Amino acid sequence: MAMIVVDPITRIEGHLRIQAEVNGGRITDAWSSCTMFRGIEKILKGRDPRDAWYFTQRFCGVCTTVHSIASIRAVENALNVKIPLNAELIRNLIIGSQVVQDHVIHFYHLHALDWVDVVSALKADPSKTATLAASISDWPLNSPTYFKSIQDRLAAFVNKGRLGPFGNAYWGHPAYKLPPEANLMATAHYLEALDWQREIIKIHAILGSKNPHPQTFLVGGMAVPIDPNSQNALNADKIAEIGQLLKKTRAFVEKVYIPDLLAVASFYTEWAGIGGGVGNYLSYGEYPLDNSGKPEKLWLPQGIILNRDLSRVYPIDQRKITESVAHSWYEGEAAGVHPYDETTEARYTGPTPPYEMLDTDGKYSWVKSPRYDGKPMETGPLATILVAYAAGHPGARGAVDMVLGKLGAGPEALFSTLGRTAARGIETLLVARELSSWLDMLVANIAGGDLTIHNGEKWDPATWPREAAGYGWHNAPRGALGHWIRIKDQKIENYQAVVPSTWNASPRDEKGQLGPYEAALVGTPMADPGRPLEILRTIHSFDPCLACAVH
Ligand code: NFC
Repeated sequence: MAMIVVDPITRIEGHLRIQAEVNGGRITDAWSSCTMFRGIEKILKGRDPRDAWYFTQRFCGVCTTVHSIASIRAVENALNVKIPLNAELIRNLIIGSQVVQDHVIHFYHLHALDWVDVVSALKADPSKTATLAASISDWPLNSPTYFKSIQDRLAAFVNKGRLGPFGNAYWGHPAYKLPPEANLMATAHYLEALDWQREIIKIHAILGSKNPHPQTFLVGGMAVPIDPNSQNALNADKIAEIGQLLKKTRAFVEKVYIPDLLAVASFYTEWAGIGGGVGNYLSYGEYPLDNSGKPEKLWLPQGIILNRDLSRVYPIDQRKITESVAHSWYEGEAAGVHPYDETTEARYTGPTPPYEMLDTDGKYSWVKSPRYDGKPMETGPLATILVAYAAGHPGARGAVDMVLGKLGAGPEALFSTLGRTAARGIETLLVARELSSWLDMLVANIAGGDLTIHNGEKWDPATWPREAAGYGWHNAPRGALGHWIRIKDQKIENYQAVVPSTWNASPRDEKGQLGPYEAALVGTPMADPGRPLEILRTIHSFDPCLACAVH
């Protein structure tokens, strides 16, 4: 038996430590720990609820819009505020473009190098690489000259002994299986995706004033004036520019990301049987198609799947959500309480750094353990796509069947590391294709004479009840994000966030049930425990964000 520690896990956001027990070449137990405290929930107490989104946006530097939207929805829910349709559609455009940008960055810059051996790309024949690329996509950049120029750039790095962003990896590891040409193709697109993501997120600059941390959210609507005759407002020119950016967004996803994902996945089909995890899935659904606030009006449906049973989608009852602190460094009831009543009182009881091992029988993480009706739940693109697929969403059905068909696999392959990575691509494809429909709806609504962007009715705190409580949900890139707020005498009395990476990175709960990362690692074969590439593959497939998780 050997105990492996990976600390820190890199190519993620925040501080994640994985401890894994290996027996006979397989992981037999695992522990997920975050080694960093945040505490922004405490900073919020006593503040004006209308300001909460500014603070919560700073939970994270990656998914910067998502805590704004969840916070604003929570306050709107507590105060019973209905927002104008224009604001709803602009929010869809902002959060949808965030999801697409975030997932492409994840695939190329955070996850691809678990499957793609960059150094092997030096051995590739650029002409054969172009032939390979042409066989999967008609993306115009893919030429022998282009791939040769990328290979030369890479060789210049390697010859100077400076791998830069490609340093400190497990190059040459026996678990890498792509031929050099596929490695060169993916490396070229890694670099291309850097330029693409910077370009398409200009949508946030137009609708949100900047990125990261867009500035135009507002309880009751958006601070985006609509005026066809003003340069300082959303006008026809800006709408046309967004339309162009959405075309670029979709083209790269359809012609680069998805073909690359399918090509890489076809070499690693055994990963459709590894990394399954807890088998329960939670999705809050997303993209309201009107401003009624009704879950059935969400373009992507919300719900729960239990025990991998795709024949049934359960509705979500938010009263069943609790956060256990049995193995987390907080005071409070081990079994956890509902977020309305929860506290964030830190009490570190771990070993004094530097330490070799954590006390995994006791408390061992700054992440709490969210549970639904006492059960650990996985959330994220896999949950989103499984819920949509099981609910009969036509786009999800078509895209899932297409991907499974290309990989020659059945739906059971989705419950895996490969399934998680494929589902992220499917979610990206669906959203990238749908974004322009929300722009069209916005244009039609404006053309019909509706320029309203904010509902000022409840803006004045004097109009609020003395006490109110509400919650706001958003299906963020990493999954189900919820904020819960209690308001008393116009101030925040309590504020709690239950975040996607909190669900996924959670340690064990008071019943000893493993969190999703932990459960997904158990059973994983390890080719070389001294170079634990396989741990990175499964953990990265969740796209961890520990800053979010602890907040
Ligand atoms: Ni940070 Fe997150 C927030 C998480 O909800 N987890 O998807 C988003 O960060 O990346």
